[in-house]
Amino acid sequence: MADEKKEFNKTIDPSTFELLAIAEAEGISTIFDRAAALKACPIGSSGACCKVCSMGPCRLTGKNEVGLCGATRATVAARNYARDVAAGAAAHSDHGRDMAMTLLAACEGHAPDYKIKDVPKLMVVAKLLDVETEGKETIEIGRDVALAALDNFSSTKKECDYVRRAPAKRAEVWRNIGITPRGVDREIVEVLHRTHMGVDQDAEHIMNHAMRCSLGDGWGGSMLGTDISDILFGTPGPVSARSDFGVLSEDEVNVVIHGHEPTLSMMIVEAAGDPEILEYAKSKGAKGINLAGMCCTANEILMREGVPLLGNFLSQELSIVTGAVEAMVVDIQCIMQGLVAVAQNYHTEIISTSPKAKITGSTYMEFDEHHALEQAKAILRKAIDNYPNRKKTHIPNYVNNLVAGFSHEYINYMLGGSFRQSVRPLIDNIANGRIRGAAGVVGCNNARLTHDDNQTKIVMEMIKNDIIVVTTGCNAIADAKWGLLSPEVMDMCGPGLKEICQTIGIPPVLHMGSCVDNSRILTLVGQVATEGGLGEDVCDAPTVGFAPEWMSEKAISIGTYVVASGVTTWMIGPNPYGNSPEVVELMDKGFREKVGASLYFEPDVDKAIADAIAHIDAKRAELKLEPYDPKKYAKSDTYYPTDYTTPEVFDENRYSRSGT
Ligand code: MSK
Repeated sequence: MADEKKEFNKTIDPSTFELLAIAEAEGISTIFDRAAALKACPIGSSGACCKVCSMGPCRLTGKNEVGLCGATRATVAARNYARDVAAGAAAHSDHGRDMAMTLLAACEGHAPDYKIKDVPKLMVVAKLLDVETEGKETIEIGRDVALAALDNFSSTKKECDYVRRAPAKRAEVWRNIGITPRGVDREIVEVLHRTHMGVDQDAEHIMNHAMRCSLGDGWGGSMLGTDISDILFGTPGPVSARSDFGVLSEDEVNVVIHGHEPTLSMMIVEAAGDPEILEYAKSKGAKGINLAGMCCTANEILMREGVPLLGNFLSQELSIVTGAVEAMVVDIQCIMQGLVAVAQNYHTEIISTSPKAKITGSTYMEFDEHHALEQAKAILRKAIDNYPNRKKTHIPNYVNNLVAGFSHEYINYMLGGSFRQSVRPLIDNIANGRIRGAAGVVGCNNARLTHDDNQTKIVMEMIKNDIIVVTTGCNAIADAKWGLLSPEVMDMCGPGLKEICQTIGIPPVLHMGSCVDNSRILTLVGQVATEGGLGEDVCDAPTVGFAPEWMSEKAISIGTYVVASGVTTWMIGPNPYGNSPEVVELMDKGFREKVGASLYFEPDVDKAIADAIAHIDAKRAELKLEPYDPKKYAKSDTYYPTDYTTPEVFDENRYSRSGT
C-alpha cells in the first residue's frame, strides 16, 4: 500500500482521489498503482535506445557513443523523435480521413443518418480545396469536398491545399527551408523510410522532415478532420454544461463515451433522445439515459451537444470503479487496455466499436456508418439491459459548471459581431497591454505526474498574469473540473484580462475542442498574423504553447507543428530525446533560427511558466508594444486578483468547487 503522502500526490482532483481510495479498498489495480510499481526505462525515456534493426537494440549510454552500425546519439535520438511525430500524425490524420469517408458516404447516399449540417462551412472548405460550387446542389459539393479532402491525404501536389490558410510569411518560411507539407500520408511514409536502418543519418535533416510531417498533420489531416466534423455536425458555438464525476446519475442508465471520433458518439447522442429507447430504459427500472464523455470524444460531444464531461485520460478506469456505469463505449486512441481488467470486477460492459481497435475481453460491436443510428440504438439497448445488474455505487459528489464551444469562427464573431467578424479587438488589446499575451494549453494526463496539477497550475498562472488561454484535449477537461471554464473564474484574472472578459462576456479560458481541434488554434494564430498589428508572422506575436502533462505520440506531433507554425512551446517533463545534447540544441536554437520558435522539454513547471512569461514579454519588446503593466488597469477594477498559491497536496479549498 502506498504511503499517504504518495497517495495525495497522485492527483489534485478530489473525485479521482475519492475513487482511488475505493479502488484500493476493493483491491482494484489502476494506472496510478502501476505507475508506482513500474519504473520507466531510463534508456528508452531519454531516446538512447535504437531498435530499428535486429542487431540491437543498441543502448547509447555510458561509453557507447555509437551503435553497431555507427549511428550516433544524435541520429538515434532524432530518429526516435521523427518516428514519434509520424505515429502521432498518423493517428490524427487517420481520424481526419475517416471523417472525409463519412462525408463521402453521406453525400453518395450510403450513410443516410448523416447530413450536411453546416452549409456555410462547407462553402469555406470548398473554396480552400478548389472545389467548384457554382450551379451545384449542396450534396454534390459535399461529395466533391470529400473527394478533394481524401486526395489531400495522399496528394501528389507540391503543397497540401490548406497551406493557403497559413499566413503568407509563414508559408514562405516553410518553402525556404523545404518543409511545406505535401499529403500527410506521404510525409509519414517518408519519415518511416528515412529512419529505417541506414538511410537518413543527419540529425538536423531528420528533424526538418519531422517538422514537415507534423505540419502535414496540423495543417492537413487534423485540420481536415476538424473542418469536416463541423460540416457534418455543426461548427461549435458557446454551450454551457457540467463536468466531473457528479454528472453520473444514480437512477439513470449511465453510458460513458470514450475515444476520439464524433461519428458514432454523435449518433449515440441522437439515439439517447429516441422515445422508444427511453421507454426501453424505463422498462428496466431506470428513469432515463445519462450520457457522459471521456477524453476527446467528450470534447466533441460537449462542444456540439452540451453532453457533460466525466473526466480526462487518467479518470477512465476510475469511472468504472463508481459501479454506476452500465457501458463504456470506445472507438480509437487513449483507451487503456487496463479498462477490461477493471470492468471484470464490476457490471460495466466495455463496448469496442472500431474495426481499427479490437480490444480483447471487450464486447465488440463493429461500427458501420451505413447503419449508424440503428447501431447506436443497439449499443444503448445493450447498456440498458445491463442496468438491472448494477450493485453498490460510489459517485463522487463533485460537479462544476462550464462554458465551451469556442471555435475560431465563434471567436471572430464574438469579437466583431455578424458584420465585422474579426480578431482585431484581440490584437488591439494585446497591443495596448490589457492582455499581455496568449497561451495555448493542451494535451494529455501522465501517470508519472500529479494528475491535473500542472494542467490547472499553468492555466491559473497564465490568466493571473493577464495571458488569455485557449485549451483543448485533456487540459480542457482538467480546467472544466477545476472550475476554470466558467465565467466566474474572471476573479482570478489580472485586471486587464478581466476587463476584456467582462466587456465581451467570455471566460478567460476558451475551450476550443479535442486533440484534432488544435488545428482551430493554428487557424486563429494564422488569422492574427494575417490581420497584422502583432507582426507579420505567427512567431512575431506574444504567444506560447504548453503541454503540461503530455504522454502520447500525438502530443509530440502537436508540439512540433505548433513550433513549426511559429509558437514556442514547453512540454512539461524530461526530454525523451535528451540523450543527445545536439538534438536538444536543434530543438532550441536550431528550430528558432529556422521557424522562429523553439521546442522545450522542461521538468520544472515553475521554470517553464517563468520562461514562457519572459518569452511573451520579450516578444512584446521586439514589437515595441507598450510594456505590460498590470497596475495600469487595476484602477478600473476593484477585483485585483486574489493571491493564491498552488498547494503541494490536494486542498479542497484551493478553488471553489460547487459539489452537487
Ligand atoms: S484524449 S491524446 S490523452 S489529450 Fe485526446 Fe487526452 Fe492526450 Fe488522449
